[in-house]
Amino acid sequence: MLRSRTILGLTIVAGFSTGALAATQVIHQQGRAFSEESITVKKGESITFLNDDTIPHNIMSASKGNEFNLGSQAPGSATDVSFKELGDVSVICAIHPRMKMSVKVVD
Ligand SMILES: [Cu+2]
Repeated sequence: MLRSRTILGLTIVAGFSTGALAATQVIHQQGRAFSEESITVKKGESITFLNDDTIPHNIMSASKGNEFNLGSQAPGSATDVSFKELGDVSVICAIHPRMKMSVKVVD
């Protein structure tokens, strides 16, 4: 109960932060898996990584120009990541090697 309410609150906050721009895409992490294998974003746009799993995850990328590392992300937390360089970005979880997805950054 408490957990689902927290997630709803975070979703609303993320919605406000995008203002008039296209809605931010949310990637879920339930069951140690990303909710999408690959998605496309425009350069400068962000993705919300929501940990709606029951365990921590550590989302990161080493792809040149779009490197990031969210560190340990507790269940129920959400973090926005924006992508600054064009190209294909490989996103992984540093804790669970089978968690992988790609982000295509376009003009
Ligand atoms: Cu993980």
